[in-house]
Amino acid sequence: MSFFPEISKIKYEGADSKNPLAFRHYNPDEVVEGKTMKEHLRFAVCYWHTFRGTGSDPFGPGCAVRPWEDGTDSLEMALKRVDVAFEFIEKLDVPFYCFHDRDVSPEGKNLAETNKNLDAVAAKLKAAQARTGIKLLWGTANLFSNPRFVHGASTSCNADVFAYAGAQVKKALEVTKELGGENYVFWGGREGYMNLLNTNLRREFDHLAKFLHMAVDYAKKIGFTGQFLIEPKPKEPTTHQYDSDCAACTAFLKTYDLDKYFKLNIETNHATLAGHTMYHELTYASSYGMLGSIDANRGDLLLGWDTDQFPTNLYETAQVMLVVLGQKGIGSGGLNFDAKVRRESFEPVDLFHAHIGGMDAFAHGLKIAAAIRKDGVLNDFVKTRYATWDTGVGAEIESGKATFETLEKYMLAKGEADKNVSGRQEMLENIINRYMK
Ligand code: XUL
Ligand code: CO
Repeated sequence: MSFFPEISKIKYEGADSKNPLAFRHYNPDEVVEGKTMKEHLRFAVCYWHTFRGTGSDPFGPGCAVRPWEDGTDSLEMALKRVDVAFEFIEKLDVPFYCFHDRDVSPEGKNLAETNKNLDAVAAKLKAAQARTGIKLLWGTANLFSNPRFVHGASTSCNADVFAYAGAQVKKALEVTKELGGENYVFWGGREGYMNLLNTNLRREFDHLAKFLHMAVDYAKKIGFTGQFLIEPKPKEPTTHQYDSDCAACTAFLKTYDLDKYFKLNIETNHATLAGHTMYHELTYASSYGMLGSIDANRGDLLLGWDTDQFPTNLYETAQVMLVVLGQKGIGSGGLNFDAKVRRESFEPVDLFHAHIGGMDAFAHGLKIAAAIRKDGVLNDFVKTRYATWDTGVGAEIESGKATFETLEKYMLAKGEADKNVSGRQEMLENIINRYMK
């Protein structure tokens, strides 16, 4: 039985194609800088928005038309949804998917029953993966929807809630391992605070670190070798999220001796909510060897919340791919579309349009980034800009030979610093525009 009977497998038709259900840039086998597009981009479909999103918002219930849904959150429906998901992902020619435990299977009346439900769905996911060749990019646990997590999970004031979350992540790690997941993600969920008047901030950070160390220990114990990732987000749902941006996450991981086990899963809309650009967040993380994976979406810069829209902006996708190519690839990570169709786009075909657009925007961005790199003009400019550090006093400072005394001696003899050179920002922006085609 088919859930998308009018849609056949989406194919690459080239940049001139007018077919809205075809790729114009994503040509999986096309080689760019020595690797295929498929290998560079490692696209993933996310289960939560794409198969559980209903289009509900604070002003009304969902209105998405999903003919396969029976309106229940039953195990039976969860099992049927696996078929829907894999038909969709196969038709889109996407190699990976991602999920939270609670997206794929319903809660039972207690933890044991909840775990049993997850086992039943995981067995079906495993069979679907084997049948289609689609792989799990990452798994994660939903530690934020159930009312028990009202004060957070590992940072809750209630120790029993920490214990529940630990048991839940233990299971999610086992399932992720069983399904061959290449990464495991921790997004803070409700790990943060609404008001300092009732919060012991230091104690909550210590608990979060303890939780992550337990995850590291358990992964070692069961032989889960996937990459651990933390997903920074600055606000929403709490006023102050503990994992607010890449710099805060890196400082936290280093403070608690976790940095060797974790990298970051960086999301565009979270970067912009943090008051940064995605380019900044990726560059920061990549510079410190912390860029592990990407949640590919975009926000609406006129709105202050996480709109999770599909990426379409070529400047942004080209910047993302410049950073990814610059660090020689995304490794075991990928580009996960943590994005949802607008409430007004309520038909199943809109899910295809959304993903096709996102995939094409990144494939196009990849080609643009590769062309910019081939030209070398940006790299050359930056190299020349810092040339004073390659010899003389600059090299002495970088190598640790210089002290304030030697700098004083040098400058007293010289009298004044050499002249500065223009940053040429506008010229560089004009150069980038040459490639935007
Ligand atoms: C929330 C968010 C999550 C994580 C996984 O803003 O991005 O969906 O990606 O928990
Ligand atoms: Co995300």
